Amino acid sequence: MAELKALIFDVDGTLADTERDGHRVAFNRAFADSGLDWDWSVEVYGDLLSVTGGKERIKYYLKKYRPDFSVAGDLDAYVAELHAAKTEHYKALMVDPGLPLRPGVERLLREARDAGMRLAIATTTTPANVTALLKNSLAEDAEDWFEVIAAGDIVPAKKPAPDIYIWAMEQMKLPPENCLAFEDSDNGVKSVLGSGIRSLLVTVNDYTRNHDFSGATVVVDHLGEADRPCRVVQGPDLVHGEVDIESLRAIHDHACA
Ligand code: XBP
Ligand code: MG
Repeated sequence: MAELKALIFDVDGTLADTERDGHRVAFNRAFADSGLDWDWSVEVYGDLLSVTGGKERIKYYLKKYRPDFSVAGDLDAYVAELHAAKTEHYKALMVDPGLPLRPGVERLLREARDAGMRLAIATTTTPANVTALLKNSLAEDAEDWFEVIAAGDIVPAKKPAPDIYIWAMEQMKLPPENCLAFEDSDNGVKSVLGSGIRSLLVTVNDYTRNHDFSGATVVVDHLGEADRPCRVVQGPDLVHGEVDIESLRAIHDHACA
């Protein structure tokens, strides 16, 4: 059986609930700054999340909700500028008011480091956003905890394409058999499975709890803390209260069997 050597984490929705109170708010602030009357409600944003990538999401919104919108020059350049302003707002939000990591995330990352597990990130979001979240919500040096941070436009095809996971594993010089991935959404699950990784733990959130996670090894409500146990919502009963290194090894063995 292939040994579990590396943990690869998605960011948005997995490390923290960044979508509703981070990205969505930042988009709306950037729109207001530009004099646009677009206001993405919590509900509308749930639909927009079907498209990963902020620039891609803005273009999807225009097509579906603002079909008559037009700009004088190049639309891609306009969207890129709007998105750059959104990133500045997102970074500021990570400082003030800040956003907590999801339950069990910091505990598990510390345990994984102590156990000598190799760590990586595979996310669709912009690299600066990852830095802002890790620095402000985890630790000043938290970026150094990860051997590889694969993020944003580093690959042309975003999730659900497998490219970002494949890129991360190439950097680590590891085959999929040695990796376990953490995701929160159906697009993330598709990306993981397409990359060849079979060990997959999903933590659901309010936006994703009704997604199809049939390819995941185990689905839990969160990673769990001593005083806030987690619950398996799909898959074998391999997690008891907290996702720890022992349960990850059991998940990996189950997925590879
Ligand atoms: C995350 C995303 C990202 C963020 C916004 O998906 O879809 O688009 O919402 O980030 P995943 P940017 O968790 O599957 O990686 O605006 O920086 O693109
Ligand atoms: Mg996600």
